[in-house]
Amino acid sequence: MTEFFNGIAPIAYEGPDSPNPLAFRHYNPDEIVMGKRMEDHLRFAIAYWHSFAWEGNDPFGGQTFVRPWHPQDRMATARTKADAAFEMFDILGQPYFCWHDADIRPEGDSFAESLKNFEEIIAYFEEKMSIRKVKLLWGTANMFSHRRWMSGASTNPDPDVFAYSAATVKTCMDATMKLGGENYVLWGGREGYETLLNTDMGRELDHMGRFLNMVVDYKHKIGFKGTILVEPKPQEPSKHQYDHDAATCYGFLQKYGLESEVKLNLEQGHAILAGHSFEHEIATAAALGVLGSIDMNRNDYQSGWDTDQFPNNVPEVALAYYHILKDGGFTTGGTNFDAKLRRQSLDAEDLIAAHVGGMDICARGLKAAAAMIEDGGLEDALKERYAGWDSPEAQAMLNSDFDTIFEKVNSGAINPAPKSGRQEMLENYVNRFV
Ligand code: XUL
Ligand code: CO
Repeated sequence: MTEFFNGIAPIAYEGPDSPNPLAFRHYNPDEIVMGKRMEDHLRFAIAYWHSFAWEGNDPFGGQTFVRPWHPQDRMATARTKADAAFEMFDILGQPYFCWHDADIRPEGDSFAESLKNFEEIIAYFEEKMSIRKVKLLWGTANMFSHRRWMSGASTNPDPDVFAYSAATVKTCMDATMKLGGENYVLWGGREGYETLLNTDMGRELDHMGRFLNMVVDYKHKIGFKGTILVEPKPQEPSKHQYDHDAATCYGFLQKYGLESEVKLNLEQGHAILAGHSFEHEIATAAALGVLGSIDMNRNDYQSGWDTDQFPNNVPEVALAYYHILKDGGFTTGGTNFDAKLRRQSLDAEDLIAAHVGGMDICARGLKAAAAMIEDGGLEDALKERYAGWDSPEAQAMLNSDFDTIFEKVNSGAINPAPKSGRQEMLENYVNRFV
């Protein structure tokens, strides 16, 4: 037991009427939803960076949290941090966690020293994981915080930074594989620009495409069986990021021949920053065959920042899981809480309650989504709306040409009759389930 969590007991499922703030009301791992355990549908992960590495700073103020693992610039406290992290995993009982290299180890004075620190902590994790059920959903490299990445990682104008990035990702992929990670994520916070005045965009995109091909080559070389995931985000910290949204990422993957090798990790807050809804991003990735995993959180709808709040909007979460279930559900992916406390939420109980609430909201969303799928109302409405396309004539038209179609329309045989899109009725339908 660490002094931080101070004996907080493992969280139990107590049902919807429980007044206990530290109990699950909806997340019941063993409950069967559409023939599968809830835990196996949702595949929750905890993000090391928000829960353990972030110190409560914002653009206007510094650290607000005081933790037993501060300061984080030494190996002893990195171990204390790991002790607390794994204790929280025991308390919450979620099946996965995720990290960046920089979250878990102190930066060294050289690449080799940083790597030594990293490998020591990875070995410490391995020990802790050997006596627990918690697994690694994904690992990733933080190539955006240290000043060396200020002008990009693989897109940096300096080839030395491209080299440093390649060596860094290699070590993070090795560690992910060592821990049995099920995916490897690349989020390019500095892969973009501050101004086009100093940016050769075509060259940078080519370098990023070459880099991602090297990631895929290395995956095959070492026999990593997990999925490579790219995480779209339109801006912040850079003014513009090349992995803008799901559709942009798909175009990029296609251009560099990677659309069958790489999938997407979609985040609610990033969807909102891109001017989309979360379900839009999920449905886009599903339609393009690249839906991989999700980072679950919620953006503030007024501030325009990536506020990474815990989710608390059931209708929104339900529509996200509806599209995930329609796509067949997660395979290697899962629901990673890329969410952090508000900086005034100082206590261990706040951190636990935030995750309990987030897990409950997702469970409610999943159950609502499953109920809509089982009822079939939305699917029936779609079938009816597109029924015209079931006819042999409509299918034949797709294989004909403009002149043939023109003849038919011009002969008077075709006369479109507009039909209602039934939007309000469908919105009312969804409201019956959420
Ligand atoms: C940043 C973000 C990252 C990625 C991993 O907005 O979402 O934490 O999830 O690098
Ligand atoms: Co994220």
